[in-house]
Amino acid sequence: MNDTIELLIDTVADAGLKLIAEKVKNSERITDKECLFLFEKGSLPFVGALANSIRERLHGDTTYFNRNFHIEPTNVCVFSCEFCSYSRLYAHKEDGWELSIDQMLDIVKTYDGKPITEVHIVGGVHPKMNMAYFIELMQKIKAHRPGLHVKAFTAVELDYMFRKAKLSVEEGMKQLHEAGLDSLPGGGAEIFHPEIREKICADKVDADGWLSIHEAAHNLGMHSNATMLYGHIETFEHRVDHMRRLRELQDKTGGFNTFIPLKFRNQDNAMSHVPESVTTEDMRLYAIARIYLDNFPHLKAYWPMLGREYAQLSLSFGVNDIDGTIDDSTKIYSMAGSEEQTPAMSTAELVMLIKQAKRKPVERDTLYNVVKDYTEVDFSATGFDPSFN
Ligand code: V47
Ligand code: SF4
Repeated sequence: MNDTIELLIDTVADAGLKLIAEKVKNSERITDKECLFLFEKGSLPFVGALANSIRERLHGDTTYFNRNFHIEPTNVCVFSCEFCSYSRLYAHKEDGWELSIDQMLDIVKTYDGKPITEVHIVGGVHPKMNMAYFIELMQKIKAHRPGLHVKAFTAVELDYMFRKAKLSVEEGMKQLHEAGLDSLPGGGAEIFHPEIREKICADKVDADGWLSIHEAAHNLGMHSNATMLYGHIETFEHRVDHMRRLRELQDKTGGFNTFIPLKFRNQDNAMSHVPESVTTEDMRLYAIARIYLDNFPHLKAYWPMLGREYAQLSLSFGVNDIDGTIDDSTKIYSMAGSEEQTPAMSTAELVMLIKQAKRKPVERDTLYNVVKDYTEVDFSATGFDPSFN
């Protein structure tokens, strides 16, 4: 691994890039200015080689996935994010939905006997789905299947819930945690910088609010993820600012597991005129995030958004996790025009996808405990057809 970096150090002409490569070789942190410099001047092969060496140092050839399913309680939302293709103001509009607690529990029950480890629950911010509603949901899920890890609610949903219930962030988080909430997903972060946030999602929780909710969760011993919605109207400076705030909180709490860049998709939303980023830029972002976020253990490519082939490609640019089996109930991406209209992959498909990229497929739980190493499992012997596309 260090041979590759030595070669880079020897061959790169620019003194600034040489210094960054030296820092990566010595496992030193790069500065915000250096991160910006990478966005401006770092070629894809250069940042890719550095990120790949970091990924290798942290995780060897292991690529993680998990077996999960998603529930989206509603797409009714009081907010009006410009990039959102999914929310509806009222449920009675033809494509609006709202699920009752029993309907959500019925979804959980369809997985009885199946070896999934996580349920991911995220949706719109419905004015009537309040703290009491979600506490009851958590309690009922846990009563039915105590071992199922519940990863639920973006900081946007939580901020609204807590404010409506007139609870402090700390008290609200404690009540949900006691009811069965295990960890938080990373959504709602978008771009923290107010210059952009005011243009794309002015009315929902701001950066400080998002960060304080994750900090409160970390202080209770819960873990969480962090996302960044990129590739729209933000500049490189805004990306660096976003990642800096995350790196600072992670220095303080250590509670983040995974950073998940989310590529902006432009179908059927108020930002449809904004072109989507190109794949080389997507890969450069993954790589630069891997280099800059030295205190984040994991970097995830969310395959339903990126598509299977680009998710495979991202494994060469610092990514060590490709999320999970997911199942086809998630609509937030398909409605925005993502590659996968009904995202679901079987374990065999995920394993094959990772093996094709010459990595070791390891099933993890939400907290990255190893559930099963699939390196030696040969699905082709059981009749699995690898031409799953
Ligand atoms: O915050 C909405 C994004 C997020 C669009 O923690 C869009 O494991 C692209 O929280 N183009 C919610 N993205 C999703 C989320 C998530 C997803 C995967 C894994 C995890 C995790 C969390 O979806 C929103 C927003 O950033 N989003 N619209 C769009 N047009
Ligand atoms: Fe509502 Fe989330 Fe869509 Fe924003 S991104 S409008 S908060 S569902």
